[in-house]
Amino acid sequence: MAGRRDWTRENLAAGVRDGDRRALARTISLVEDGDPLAYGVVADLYPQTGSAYSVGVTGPPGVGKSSLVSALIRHVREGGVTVGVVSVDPSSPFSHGALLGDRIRLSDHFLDPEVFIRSMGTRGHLGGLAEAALQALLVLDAAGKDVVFLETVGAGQSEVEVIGIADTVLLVLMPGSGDAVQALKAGIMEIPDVIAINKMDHPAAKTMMSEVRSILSLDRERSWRPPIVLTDATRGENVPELWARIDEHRAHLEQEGQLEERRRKNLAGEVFAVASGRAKAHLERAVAGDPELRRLLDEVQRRELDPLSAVREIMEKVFHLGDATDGTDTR
Ligand SMILES: Nc1nc2c(ncn2[C@@H]2O[C@H](COP(=O)(O)OP(=O)(O)O)[C@@H](O)[C@H]2O)c(=O)[nH]1
Ligand SMILES: [Mg+2]
Repeated sequence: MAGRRDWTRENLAAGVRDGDRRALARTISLVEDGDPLAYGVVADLYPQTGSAYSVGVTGPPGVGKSSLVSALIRHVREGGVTVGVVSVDPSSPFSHGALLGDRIRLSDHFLDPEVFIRSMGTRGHLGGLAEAALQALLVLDAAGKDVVFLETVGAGQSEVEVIGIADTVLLVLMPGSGDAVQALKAGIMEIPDVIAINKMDHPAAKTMMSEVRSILSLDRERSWRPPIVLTDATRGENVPELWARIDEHRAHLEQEGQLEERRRKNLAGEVFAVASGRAKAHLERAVAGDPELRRLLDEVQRRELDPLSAVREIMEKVFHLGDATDGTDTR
């Protein structure tokens, strides 16, 4: 077994750089487990990242995200493009069950040495799924994958932190995804870069397409108008067209100099999201473990201490932040 080998920070990083599948698999497992070794490996690899193009694939469960990713892989592999996939959908066919006879035949991809697929969502994820997905993406990037797909299930806001790192966001819908369309309309869901309406042989597919188109037409400000493509993932229909739209979005970002800007924003957002997540966890632990801090909350409840004075004391005690940083405008 590969696991017998003694992995170190050095040989893992070197193995990933060489595209060694066992090193890649091991590193991503360590990332998933929140193992400190993984942080070191990713830190070493980080300077070699930035050449993969990342495509976030999101949408409600069951619309065909995994099937579309699989079909897109088949399509781009014809052009020799190497691929990594991080799927953070526990119900995805990328999980093991699907290997046994799913008609998507993902096993084709599993045998392809230039395609690396990892499904997340079943393990512990000490640092959170978003953190693990980001790290895995960086590892696949450093391993030299040309394109990395990041599949995440979602129809509203919860997936944003995972998908927020993608260069191009593809939203997958199908006839019946009314809630997601409403979320788009209400502005709860961010406007994606490309939209696929999958299961196109469904009689309501074209109606949904015009509905989505009319929602998007309300927003004329954008330099990029998100294209909508009708697809059939299981038959591969319009999959080359879908990839062409993704490619056009990439070209658009590159021509306008927006790709670097977008990545800068995405990475900053990611850093702040992870940092604030940790700060929150730290705060909760500190308050739970400190009778004095809990007493403050009791005092607030008894109306002996006002809420913002309690906040000030907590910030001082937990983060050593004094008055100047309490967010109050003192001008
Ligand atoms: N008829 C039809 N079924 C599809 C299509 N794409 C996916 N499916 C099926 O829809 C189900 C859910 O697909 P899956 O890719 O797992 O969706 P996900 O949850 O969004 O990843 C599976 O049974 C697929 O075989 C399509 O274009 N047409
Ligand atoms: Mg899936």
